[in-house]
Amino acid sequence: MSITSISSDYIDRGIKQKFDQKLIMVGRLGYFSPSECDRIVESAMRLPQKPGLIKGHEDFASGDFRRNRIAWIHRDPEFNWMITRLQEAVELLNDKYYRFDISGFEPIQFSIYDNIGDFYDSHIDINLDCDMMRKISVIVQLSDENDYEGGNLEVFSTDSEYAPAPRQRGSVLAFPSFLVHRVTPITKGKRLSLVAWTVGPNFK
Ligand SMILES: O=C(O)CCC(=O)C(=O)O
Repeated sequence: MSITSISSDYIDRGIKQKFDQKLIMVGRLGYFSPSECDRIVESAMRLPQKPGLIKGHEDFASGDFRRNRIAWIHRDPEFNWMITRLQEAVELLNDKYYRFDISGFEPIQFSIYDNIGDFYDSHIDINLDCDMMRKISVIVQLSDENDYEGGNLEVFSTDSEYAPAPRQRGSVLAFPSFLVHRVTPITKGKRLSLVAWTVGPNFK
């Protein structure tokens, strides 16, 4: 049996499994209410913004691999409620599904895709120059799904193709940081998201 047909067998099983059984991505749909999303966006839009760059490749021409703007959210009285709730959700998801050894969270990234063509090409979130190993990447869909077209968060799946993540506003979506993922180009409107990472000791 050739390698190709072995991997096809595996791919077929993947297709028949349900979203949360594959463990490619798990999440809580609509975890933050629309008014909570509004509150997060209102506070986050006041933070200093800069172009999204690639860690370790900050000299990459902006736009070759990623084009959007970001701001960093740290623990502070304005954001503590959101950070606490987000961390609770991620810890529950980790306990239930991945059971990775996690010891903390990095600062949260607020991402803005508001120009036609803004995107983030295929990448993984594990970097050699991070202080601790990133374990789980977490996305919060802050925009109403009807407010933008394109701008899909997609994770490379067992079906040998990219699986689009749910777009429902307020959803918290989590996947292992070593999985390849991307955000497809925005073709209309504006997409806002939060990106968080749990960290912990290296995988063994
Ligand atoms: O903005 C998003 O939804 C995902 C961003 C992303 O993949 C990342 O920052 O690693």
